Amino acid sequence: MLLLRRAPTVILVLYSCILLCESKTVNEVRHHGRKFPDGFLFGAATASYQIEGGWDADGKTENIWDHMTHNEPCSTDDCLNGDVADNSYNLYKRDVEMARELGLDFYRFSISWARILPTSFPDKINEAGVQYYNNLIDELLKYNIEPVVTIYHWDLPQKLQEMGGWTNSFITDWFADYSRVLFEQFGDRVKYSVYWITINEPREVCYQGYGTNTKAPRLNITGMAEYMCAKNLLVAHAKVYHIYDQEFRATQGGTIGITLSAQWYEPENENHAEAAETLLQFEWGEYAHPIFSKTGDFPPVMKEKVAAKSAAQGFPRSRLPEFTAEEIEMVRGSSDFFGLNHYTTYLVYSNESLEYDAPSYYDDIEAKLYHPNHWSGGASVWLKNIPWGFYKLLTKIREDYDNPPVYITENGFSTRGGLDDDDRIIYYRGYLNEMLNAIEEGSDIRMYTAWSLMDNFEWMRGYTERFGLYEVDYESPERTRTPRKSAFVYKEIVRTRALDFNYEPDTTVMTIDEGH
Ligand code: PNW
Repeated sequence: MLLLRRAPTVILVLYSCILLCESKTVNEVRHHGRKFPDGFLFGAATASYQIEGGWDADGKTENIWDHMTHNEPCSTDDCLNGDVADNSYNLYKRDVEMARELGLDFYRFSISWARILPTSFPDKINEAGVQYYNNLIDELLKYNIEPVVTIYHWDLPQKLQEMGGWTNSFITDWFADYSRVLFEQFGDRVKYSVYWITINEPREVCYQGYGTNTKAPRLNITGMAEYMCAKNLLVAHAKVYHIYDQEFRATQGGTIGITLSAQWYEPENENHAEAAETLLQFEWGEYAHPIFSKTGDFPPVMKEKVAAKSAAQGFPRSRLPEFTAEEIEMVRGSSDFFGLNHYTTYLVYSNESLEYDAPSYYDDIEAKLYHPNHWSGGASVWLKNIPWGFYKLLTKIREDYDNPPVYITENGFSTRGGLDDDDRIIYYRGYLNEMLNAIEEGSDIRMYTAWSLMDNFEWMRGYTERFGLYEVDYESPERTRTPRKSAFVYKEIVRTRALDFNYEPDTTVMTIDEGH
């Protein structure tokens, strides 16, 4: 009996031995297809303003990106905007068809607040907007592709911005009211659990939008506005988490969490280890620590540094707002998963000289970051291809936050266009390989999302930088979508659930495989 029960194990051991003996080295096994864990999910992502177009269609009102690009057209590099973008408002069926071609398990998209709530508030629900997302979700479900829905991917209604946007603490209620409408309208799809992401990349919302001028609404009030934004955003997120948890989870059975953008910050040498850690705590610890640490609240180093600087500068209180004890508890643990958008790595050195205007975010940090000249990368200046940084980041998340379930909700590479995108393929393979290294060492990573399904409006870069697995032809009224070589490679990874560095795709024809 015992022997019988052990038989499968014995056979497995013998079989793996045969495999290893035949292929000789583990490295070779890897290069013939390194396997992803059972149940691991693959998807691709987009965001509403970047693809939908239909900026004023069927009752949608203005958001901060409409406002900025209409009032200052050349705030973007090519003086273009998202008025039409990929026209997914009309072409969503083609988008789902592409997801089927790739064999994706899920599609991550975001909902436009001003399309659902034209007044910004739930006094009026725009049926046409609801219909659009219902159509998209139903089309996905028809082909067993799970929706991963981002509630907020940067397109705040302009009216709310005029009332201070994320610096107004009333936004915690505005965001909660909007989110509740989405749970009521879209959370009920039977059989499938919807994955909800409350907010995409708080760091970009707050630092880029409020601390600097690199994203709408371009407030550029550094050392102040980004911290106010951070506090309100975290409380808003937590409110929505608890609403879902208490009012919807039991009947809808989905999961809900937040997506943080986190890059890796490597010290230039060991003398700068503390500076790199401090910078990391400001850059994404600011959002991760309140939610994922045991103690909650902003990272201690951040609280200390901003308080000390503020006092020295003559402020009556720290420029970093305090959470109440109740808020700390509400935010702590308010995410079912660690949603992670990761793209690149920087080197860091400590820098205490007075070269920054104070107060400012970087003056508070007292460190600087840069890319060495020899690091190669994509079309975006900030995007260098450093796969080992991904591994170090995933390891730190596992170690610092007690190995939370991690959903990779974005990772990808930019070019200037063209179908032969070998650099993108190298990037994806390198990053997936390092992700597998982290999984092997125990990281609980459950899904991977390529940014992006297709080219789209790349914020201040307009259409000059392309992140798509599919190329989009912006000259054609049909916004024709064509698979790049990387689409064929990603499709094979998804099909085989393995990473094979030697695979060369036949790019002549893209098909939909059986079952999709
Ligand atoms: C993401 N970084 O942002 C956004 O979620 C997408 O909307 C965007 O199109 C995509 O990246 C490409 O830019 C990023 O610090 C946030 O390196 C942070 C970084 C990169 C991208």
